[in-house]
Amino acid sequence: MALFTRLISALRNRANDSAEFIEIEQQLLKSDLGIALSRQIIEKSKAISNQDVTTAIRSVLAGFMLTSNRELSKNSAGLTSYVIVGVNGSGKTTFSAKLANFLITSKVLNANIHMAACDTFRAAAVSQLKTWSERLSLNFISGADNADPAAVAYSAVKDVQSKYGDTSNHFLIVDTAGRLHTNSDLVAELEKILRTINKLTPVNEVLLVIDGSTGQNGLAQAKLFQEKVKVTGLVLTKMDGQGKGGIALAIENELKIPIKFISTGESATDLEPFSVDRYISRLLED
Ligand SMILES: Nc1nc2c(ncn2[C@@H]2O[C@H](COP(=O)(O)OP(=O)(O)OP(=O)(O)O)[C@@H](O)[C@H]2O)c(=O)[nH]1
Ligand SMILES: [Mg+2]
Repeated sequence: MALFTRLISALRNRANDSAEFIEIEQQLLKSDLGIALSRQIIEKSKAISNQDVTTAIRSVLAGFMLTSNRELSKNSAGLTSYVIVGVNGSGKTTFSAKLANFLITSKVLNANIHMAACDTFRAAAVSQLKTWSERLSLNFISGADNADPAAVAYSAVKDVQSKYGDTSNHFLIVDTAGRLHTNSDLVAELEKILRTINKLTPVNEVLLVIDGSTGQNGLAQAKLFQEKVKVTGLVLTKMDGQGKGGIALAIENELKIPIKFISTGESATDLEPFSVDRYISRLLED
């Protein structure tokens, strides 16, 4: 990505050329790091005294990320539920499918996945999730057109709990309609979905899906969203084919919520658990 190549070489050469540092800052800004963070990175980097500049920058960057656990939490005593939220078109439905695929193929043994179509506004949204569920052989649960999304979530949980005795290896992924934090009806509806599920089984994660290609805009939206709904993890989508790698650093530093996944394409396997080490290595690559 070569984002930090120039900074590393300026520091190695012990350049004290302020024009050079201003240009480097501009470059970081263009990479979606935001003004304050770009400046802080440069200031902290200038203070590096270590001979091994790359290692020192690596720890400067890591210092802006959280050290919290990025694994999904799970209900050991019964049905685990994950609710997927975010603005329109951010990639929620596609991520729901990717998450299901991730759980099936990851170390959770014999994971049974149930998909709840709680975006009941658009028939197309329901059929999109249905198609994914068929493709991945997942149990698909939906309600009538325009049904109350909380009612669909309720019957989904009830369905699974009544069909299976031990649900400790069962996961319910709840896809929701895109909404802006400014639409109070929709925010209230989301709160209702969460409350309803919580009465029957814990909501183990509320995952906020953010379109990473929208840069600082996506960050601003996520910030406002998070003030309304208690989000437990972030998912950055559309990170494929965009050279602006700084957004993950900026988002996590600002929201203080762990990024749990990065999505890099439209197919079910284009998902990776977020790793700070791997991410920073990519930022430092030539
Ligand atoms: N390139 C790329 N495209 C993606 C990625 N994730 C999702 N998409 C595409 O983005 C578009 C929107 O994705 P959806 O999953 O329908 O988004 P959504 O948030 O469910 O949208 P609404 O339900 O309308 O709010 C689709 O065309 C997806 O194929 C990604 O990581 N990379
Ligand atoms: Mg959708």
